[in-house]
Amino acid sequence: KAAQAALASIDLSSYDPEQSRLMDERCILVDEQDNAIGAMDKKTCHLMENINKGLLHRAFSAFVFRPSDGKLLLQQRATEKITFPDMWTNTCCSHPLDDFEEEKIEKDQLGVRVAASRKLEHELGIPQSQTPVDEFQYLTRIHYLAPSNGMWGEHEVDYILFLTADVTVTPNANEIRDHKYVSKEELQAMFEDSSNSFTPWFKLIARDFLFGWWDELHNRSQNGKVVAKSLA
Ligand code: DMA
Ligand code: MN
Repeated sequence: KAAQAALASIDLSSYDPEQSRLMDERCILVDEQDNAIGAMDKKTCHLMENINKGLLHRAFSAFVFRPSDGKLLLQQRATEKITFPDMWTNTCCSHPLDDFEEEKIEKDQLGVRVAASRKLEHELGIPQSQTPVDEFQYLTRIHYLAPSNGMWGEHEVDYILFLTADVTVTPNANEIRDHKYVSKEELQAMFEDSSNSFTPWFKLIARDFLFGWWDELHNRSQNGKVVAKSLA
């Protein structure tokens, strides 16, 4: 309790009102072994001053692939986003929330799967019926820390989830500026064009997991069957 009282806060009145409101969501605090140890509002969790004291929370990164051609759906974050605005990134990232009982369930990563389905609908307007929770392929968890702009940053245990599904996208403009499907080669070309900026976790996951997965996807798609490679 004493440690929590010492955490920094900030006034959000100069930011987008909807994004400021979402900063009241309650993230799940974890230790470095991903044991849940409490809950804290999203604003407190994303201030570098608190991150530098060790504050760590649970998150997910979802990657949606189109079955017909194996292309990955990317989004460009809205200018309104308080952290990492305007950057290109994977299909959808967010946090399982302490606010919802289901999103705290750890068995079979149910909590993050439910959160991924919820946020794919919130950010990209994808009906939840198109993202069944048991169809997400869980790859692994990564622990990473990355500063954003100014006083903001990320420090998370991030669950990586892949889903191959046909989805209908109706963008929420407060969340995303743009979206597009890219092949492995098209993404490589985007990375090489210095006029594009990318989130740090997307660059990391692309390098360590995504390109290998894509090779596998291509090979498997020859006989029409897509299966996960064990990467964890
Ligand atoms: C947070 O993503 C999660 C990761 C893996 C960086 P986000 O900032 O897009 O989440 P939200 O929009 O819910 O704050
Ligand atoms: Mn976060």
